Amino acid sequence: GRTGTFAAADLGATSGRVMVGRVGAGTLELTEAHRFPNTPVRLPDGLRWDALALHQGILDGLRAAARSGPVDSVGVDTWAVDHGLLDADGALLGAPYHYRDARTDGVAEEVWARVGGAAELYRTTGLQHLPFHTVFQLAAAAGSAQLASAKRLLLMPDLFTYWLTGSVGAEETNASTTGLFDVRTGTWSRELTGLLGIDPGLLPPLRAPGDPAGHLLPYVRAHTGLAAGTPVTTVASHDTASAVVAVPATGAGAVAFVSCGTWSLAGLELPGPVLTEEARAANFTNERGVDGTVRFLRNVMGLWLWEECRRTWEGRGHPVDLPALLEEAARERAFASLVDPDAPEFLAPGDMPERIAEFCRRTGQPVPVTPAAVLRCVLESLAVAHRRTLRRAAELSGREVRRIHLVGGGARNALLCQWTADATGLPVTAGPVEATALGNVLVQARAAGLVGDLASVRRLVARTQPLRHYEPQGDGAVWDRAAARLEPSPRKC
Ligand code: LFR
Repeated sequence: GRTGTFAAADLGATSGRVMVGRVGAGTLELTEAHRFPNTPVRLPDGLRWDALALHQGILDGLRAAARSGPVDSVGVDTWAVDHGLLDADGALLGAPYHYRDARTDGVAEEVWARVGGAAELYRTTGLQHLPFHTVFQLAAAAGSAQLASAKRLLLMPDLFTYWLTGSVGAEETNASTTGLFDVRTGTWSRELTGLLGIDPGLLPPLRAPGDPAGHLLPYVRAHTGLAAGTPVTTVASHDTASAVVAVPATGAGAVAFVSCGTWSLAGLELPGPVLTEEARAANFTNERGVDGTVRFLRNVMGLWLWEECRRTWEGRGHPVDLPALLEEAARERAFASLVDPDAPEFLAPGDMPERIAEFCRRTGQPVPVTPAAVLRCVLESLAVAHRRTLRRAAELSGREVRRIHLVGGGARNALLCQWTADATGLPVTAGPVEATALGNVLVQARAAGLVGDLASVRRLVARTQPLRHYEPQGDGAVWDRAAARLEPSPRKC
């Protein structure tokens, strides 16, 4: 049968990579061509992404991909929300801000006041409140010379696609995370841009996963050795949307997932949004997926808590040996201390061990001292948060959940997978670890006519990718008590 080769540029909060996927009837293989660090840079006025280094990483990755043979198409996905602004010549105006930058603190109230309240905003966008959504970043930039000179706003994957092709667009799964997109109509909200005084011309025409996004520019061909005419395909450019494409769900019923990496995105795939007041109060989001699906989920702070501890210790000259610590963590006392991963103080970069200690002091729990105790605290707390989020998603949408798919880097973490099964009382299928890159590749393969609908895409993933299964074990009541310790949940950031 016919096969195709697709390059997926997949950028996460800590690293980016270019993966090469080979897809044919019954085959799906993924290899890493190149990996590069994503190191944010602090400037006097805030935390930024090094967009030029990331673009160079993509170019180097495409060159590495080209060495392994011809590539039929290229696709780009990254995290959501963040963006670059272009001037009238199409040049980037300054380094894009990082969503963990504090400049949006307190801005939401101003935005709500202008649009008639948070409930009104939710009715249009269907988004949980996260302080860093694009709409709040733009409000924080109001009056700046940069925004005044901006002619286009490009979300990060669209910016890299623009630098590869010269073609401008806004991919809709990612556009749905901006706070300027109408989840009911699937278009930019003219009403919101009007009320907020945002030039609607900033927002490029929408394109859908599978749409063509242009062809590699001559300088890209020269640098990478990829063939003239190589197309770039629009993928589900929001990494979480791509990850959910590659969830290996084969049974009937709602697909329940935890896309687990820096964030744990926990929720359900639904045919349409849930825009009830209950869903808003529980801070659930309705983000757009492929084929008109909706991801009804909440952002759980995720392995960021651990990554930031690790960065703190390593910055002080204490290297962290994760495999050894995981073994130690398994022997630590259970439920000694639990934190609420949704607590707003965990969002910004900084001394995470101290913030966890402070949370424990404030809530009258013992402070975890050793790295293994901190790791245990983080993983048990995440398992409790997965449970509370998935149960709430099921209640709010009236769906039943029979199995949880845990995809992304967290699927490597056997303790987290087992505890998620134990806490929820549901079987967990872990993997694929590379769900996001696979989803990127599969949407390109589908545009090339090599795979069919979402269900057959997922069957292909289930048949070809290594997965692990975890059955709930132990006494569920201990998790009920653990979960009760974190209720009621403090207000989300
Ligand atoms: C995950 C993710 C989340 C989004 C957050 C910030 O990588 O894309 O879905 O809420 O990053 O953009």
